Amino acid sequence: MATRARWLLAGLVLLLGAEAAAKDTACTYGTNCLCDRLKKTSDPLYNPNVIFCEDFENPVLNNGDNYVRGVNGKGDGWAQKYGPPSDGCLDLSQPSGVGLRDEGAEGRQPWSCFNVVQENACEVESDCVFEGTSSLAFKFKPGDTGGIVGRGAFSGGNTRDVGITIALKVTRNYVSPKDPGNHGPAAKMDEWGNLDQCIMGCATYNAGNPSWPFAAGMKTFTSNPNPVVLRGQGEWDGVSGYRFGPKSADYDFTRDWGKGNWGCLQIKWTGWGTNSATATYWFNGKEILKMQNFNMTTLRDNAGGIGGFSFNSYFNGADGTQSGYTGSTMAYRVEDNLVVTRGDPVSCQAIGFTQSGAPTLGTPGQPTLIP
Ligand SMILES: [Ca+2]
Ligand SMILES: [Ca+2]
Ligand SMILES: [Ca+2]
Repeated sequence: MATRARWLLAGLVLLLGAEAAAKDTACTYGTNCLCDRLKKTSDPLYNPNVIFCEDFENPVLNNGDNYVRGVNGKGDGWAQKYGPPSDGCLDLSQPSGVGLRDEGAEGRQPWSCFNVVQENACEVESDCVFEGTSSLAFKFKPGDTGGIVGRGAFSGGNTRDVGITIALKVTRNYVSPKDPGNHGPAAKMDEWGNLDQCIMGCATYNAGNPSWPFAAGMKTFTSNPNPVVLRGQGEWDGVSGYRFGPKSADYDFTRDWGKGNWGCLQIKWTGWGTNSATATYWFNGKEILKMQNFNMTTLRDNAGGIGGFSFNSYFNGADGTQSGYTGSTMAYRVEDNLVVTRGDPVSCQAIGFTQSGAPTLGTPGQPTLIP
C-alpha cells in the first residue's frame, strides 16, 4: 500500500474510532463492544454514570443450546448471570430440581423462551441483531405467556435518578395488542424495581392502546401521586396505581415505529421516591411523555429508589390473563444495547442509531388506559 494511502487509512481509523457505536457493526467482546467502550476511560463514549449495561455480546449468554437433557445438570450462562427465568417462561415439563428447568431457557430448544440471537441466523426474519454480533430475542410462541427471563441489578444499589436507553424491535409477524380485532391481549415490557413499577410499558394498560407498548403503570401508592402531566396523559386508579402513557399526537406505534423496525427508547426519572419526582420519555429522540411534581412519598415499594429490573415479555392472553400469545407463528421482541445511568440517559447515537430527522406530529387522539 502506498504511503499516502496508509496515512489516509490511519486518519480514517482515527475518525471512526472517535465515533459512537454503529448499527450492524461487529465488535469483540471485552474489547470494543458498547459496554466495553462505556467503561473505558480513554474512549470517547466513556460514561462514569453507567450503572448497568448489556449488549448481549458475552458468548456465555448464548450457550443454552449446549444443554442436553439428562446429561448436563448445570445452569447455562444466562441463568448464572441473570436467571433463573420465572413464571410463564419456565417449562414445567422439564426435569425439576435446582438449575434444571432454566437450562436451555436460552436458545433454540423447543422449550426455550428466549434466544440470544445472531444476525441472519435466528428463528424469525434476518435482521436479528442491532449492534455487535448478538441481541436478546424474547420468543412469542402461540399460546405461551412467556414471562420474566432474568433480573439485572444496578451497580451501587438503589438510585433515585435513573436514565435508560435501549434499542427495540418487534418482528413483522408479531401480533400486537393494538392490531384490529385483537384488543384483548396485552404485553409487558421489561419491569423496573420490584415489579410493581412497570414504567417501560405494562400488560393490560396497553391493551388496544395506540401508545403500545409504552402505556405504563406504577403500583403501591396509598394516595394519588398527582403529577403535572406536561406531555402525555395519566390517571389515578383510585386504589393504589397510577397509569400513564403518550398521547397519539406524540407517539403512535404504527406511525412512529412499526413492526420490523429498530427504535430507540429513552427514559429519565429524577427524584424517585420524593414529593417532586419527574419523568421524561423520548422515542427516536422525540419527547413523548413528560411529568413533573410526581408525589412519590406514599409509594410503598421501591420508595428508596430502584436498584434493578427484570427482562420480561409476558403476554396476556385473549382472555386478558393467561391464555398466552395469540399469533399463529413464533415472533420476537428483540432488545440490544440496554444502558442504565444514574443521571441522563445516554444518547440514541451512542448506542448505534443515526441522527433522527425532524419529528412529525400526527392527529391528536385519546388512547384509553385500560386497567
Ligand atoms: Ca449486541
Ligand atoms: Ca442463542
Ligand atoms: Ca441487523
